Amino acid sequence: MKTVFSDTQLAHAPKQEISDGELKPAVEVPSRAEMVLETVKSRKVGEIVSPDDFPIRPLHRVHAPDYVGFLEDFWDKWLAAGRSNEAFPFVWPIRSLRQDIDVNHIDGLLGRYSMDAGTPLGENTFKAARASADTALTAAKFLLDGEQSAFALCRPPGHHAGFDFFGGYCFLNNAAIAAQYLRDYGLHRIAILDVDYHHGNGTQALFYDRPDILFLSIHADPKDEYPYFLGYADETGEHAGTGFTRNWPLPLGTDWDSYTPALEEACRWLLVYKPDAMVVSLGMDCYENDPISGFRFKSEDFSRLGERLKKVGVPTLFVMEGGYAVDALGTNCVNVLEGFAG
Ligand code: Q9C
Ligand code: ZN
Repeated sequence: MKTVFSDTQLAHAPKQEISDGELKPAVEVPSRAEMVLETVKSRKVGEIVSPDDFPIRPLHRVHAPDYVGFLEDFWDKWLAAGRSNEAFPFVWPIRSLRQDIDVNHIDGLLGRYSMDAGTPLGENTFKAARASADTALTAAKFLLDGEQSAFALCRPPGHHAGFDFFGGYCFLNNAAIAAQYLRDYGLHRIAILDVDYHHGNGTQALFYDRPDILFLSIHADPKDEYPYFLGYADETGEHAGTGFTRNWPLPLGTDWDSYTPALEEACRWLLVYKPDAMVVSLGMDCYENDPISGFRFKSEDFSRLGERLKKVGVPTLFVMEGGYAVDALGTNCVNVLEGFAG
């Protein structure tokens, strides 16, 4: 299986994040990608290639152009406002506030285009996020060229980012951009299976009214875990997309044995839907020692996950999402890829 990765993705290097009432060391760090890359090399997963530079258009197929423009121009505006540290939003246009104002102030813009205060924006964030999206697009192209699988070593991750907002360490929704690209270049039905520990709210919302992109997600119950406000079992799609979204919220403490019934159900949906390709939003944060998560996967369970996904029998694009136990991240990720490759 080919892996796509670019060093440019390492340029987004947040120092701190706001969590648990304090500024803590950031967990979505460049060493995550370096660790996975190392393991892809040492375990000989396959060739490692650099992404192509794609035009802006595939990004605009998923995200609002004004949002992409905001990300692109952000750092210059931040500097012009006299700021120099990495940025955090802290005010949002929630219920009772106006949604329709084009504000000037950078703090207003940060709130307008974000969902949380846990996702720092820095000097190189846009550059890295764009390289991450190009990585997903390049891997998607391998599928269009007839490969049975490909691995997009994306970082920063993407599944929390929506049409016009960043959050949850995500800026551009790599999996969604890849799925839309596969649609635009000839495939009719795409399934996205999101196995990151957190619900992929951005991806779900982007395709909620569409039958041509099935969204399936297995994750920690949002009543008890980020992103809290989406990812419940009664969210099943709307309009033409009714029935084409499925969520399996699972309790904290879920291990492989209590996870498999949900995975089997998701695989049954895949069987019925018969996608032309599957995009796996591959988070490794279900791992027992993940520092911010509450599931109990062992490293071997990631091999089982890969083996199970292989049995689905469709061309599969793996797009990396979360996973913060850096020491085990390479092992867990490559376990999935090897389990799949057999
Ligand atoms: N006290 C992904 O896995 N909240 N994003 C963490 C920790 C944000 C995770 C709070 C978690 C976002 C792609
Ligand atoms: Zn996650």
